[in-house]
Amino acid sequence: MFHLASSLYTQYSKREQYNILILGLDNAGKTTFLEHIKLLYPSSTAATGSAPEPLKKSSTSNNNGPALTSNSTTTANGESEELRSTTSILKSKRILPTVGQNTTTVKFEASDKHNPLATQFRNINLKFWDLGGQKSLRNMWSRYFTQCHGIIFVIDSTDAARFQECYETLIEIAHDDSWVIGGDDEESKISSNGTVNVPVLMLANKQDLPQAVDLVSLKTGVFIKLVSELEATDSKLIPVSVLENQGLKESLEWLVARLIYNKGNKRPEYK
Ligand SMILES: Nc1nc2c(ncn2[C@@H]2O[C@H](COP(=O)(O)OP(=O)(O)OP(=O)(O)O)[C@@H](O)[C@H]2O)c(=O)[nH]1
Ligand SMILES: [Mg+2]
Repeated sequence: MFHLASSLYTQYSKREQYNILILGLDNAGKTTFLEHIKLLYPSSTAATGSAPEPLKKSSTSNNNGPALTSNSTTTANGESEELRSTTSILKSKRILPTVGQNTTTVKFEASDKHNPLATQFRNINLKFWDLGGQKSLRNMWSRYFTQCHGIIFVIDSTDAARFQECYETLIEIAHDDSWVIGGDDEESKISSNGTVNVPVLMLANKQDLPQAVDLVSLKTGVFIKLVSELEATDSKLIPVSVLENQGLKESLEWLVARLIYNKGNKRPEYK
């Protein structure tokens, strides 16, 4: 009885936190994605309703130099002004290749309060880990798998020469030995089948550039194999420009809906 009461108390008084890993080859746009998220969502430690939400800075630890600051506000132009200002802030910042990790925790909220899922999106924190994508750093990624609830895999859509490497990297992630539910016993190993057991969001990034390969061509190229290999995995490929804020909120809403759906397999943390 005490157990039940305490678990109910936890569920209603605390926020659910989902841990999200941002992976992908070097130069794909992972850190740029995270920097934009920090401009679009309030920090998990900020008091509700204090600063202009879209440009409030998030709690962060990173290895990429000074944090962003901004005194821009949303004006009568609304969304377009927000869009312009966050993009121009990012363009003025020098983002260096990541060597360690960048972490940020934000309060998630639905972009459209009338979205039927908006009530489910309440009281959710998202903790992001952005890891370095250089080849020599990729063997560190699997250390984070057991703690993560979802993966964002960023693809540079302008770098067709490395699509095959993206494919191989993602397949390696999907079949990593760490994807075992519950740990050491044989039964749980069989049930997870050694395959990724969290949602995978693939972002076809840099769609603002003329040389970017579009979604249709991506899906008919090397990524078609990927989609069939990830058949049992909750996955989606979405075209975006993380620099220009194209498709960012929609992508995150897809992922959060899938994290909630997968809650039975991978319980959130309560903070
Ligand atoms: N045009 C355009 N450039 C982008 C976009 N996203 C990222 N970039 C650029 O791509 C380069 C690499 O971006 P990063 O965010 O540092 O890439 P990363 O994936 O974190 O790279 P590593 O830290 O080395 O793994 C930077 O020059 C960014 O400005 C985008 O959507 N459009
Ligand atoms: Mg980086």
